[in-house]
Amino acid sequence: MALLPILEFPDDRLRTVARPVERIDAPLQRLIDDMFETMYAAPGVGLAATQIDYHYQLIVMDVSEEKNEPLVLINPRIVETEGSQTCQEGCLSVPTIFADVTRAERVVVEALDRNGELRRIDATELLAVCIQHEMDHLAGKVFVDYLSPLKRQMVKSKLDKRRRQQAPASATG
Ligand code: K1U
Ligand code: ZN
Repeated sequence: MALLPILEFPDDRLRTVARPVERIDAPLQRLIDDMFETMYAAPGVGLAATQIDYHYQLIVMDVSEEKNEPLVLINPRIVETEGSQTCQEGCLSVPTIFADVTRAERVVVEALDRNGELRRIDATELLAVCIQHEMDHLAGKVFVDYLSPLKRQMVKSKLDKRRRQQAPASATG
């Protein structure tokens, strides 16, 4: 297995709209394993293929306490939504930034699993938030898009500063 590099906001590749997966085969299943390894190591509770620069409709998630309930969503479709909830969100592509986002309280999603079986998931709480956040990634959307332009600019500046501080001395001159 392998740890995969995660694209960081404001990388334009995060704006790519993902295409449907056409074939579930051994290479895709290996990629799914690598995505789980990358997500658990980060650590995160979800990872969309967009974030690792693979532009197909594929998501891995695990919102369980014990990290023993892996979920794979291939070609997910939200078929029902209900209510609204506001939760603090983070994103592995926007490190160190957390902000409140309002989303549906309950979603019902249909998707294929890693074996190509059709699954229907009735989700509330963190699972519902995570599904909507990850499906946004597949549509080229990042959670900071829900913030005001001023707040989004502040996020960009904070991440730029963080990158400058992390860069080796030789790179900064
Ligand atoms: O898409 C991503 O970058 C993953 C993201 C998913 C998410 C978390 C919270 C609300 C909405 C979407 C993360 O996993 S960020 C890291 C995080 O929140 C977390 C990490 C470890 C344990 C619990 C949460
Ligand atoms: Zn994210």
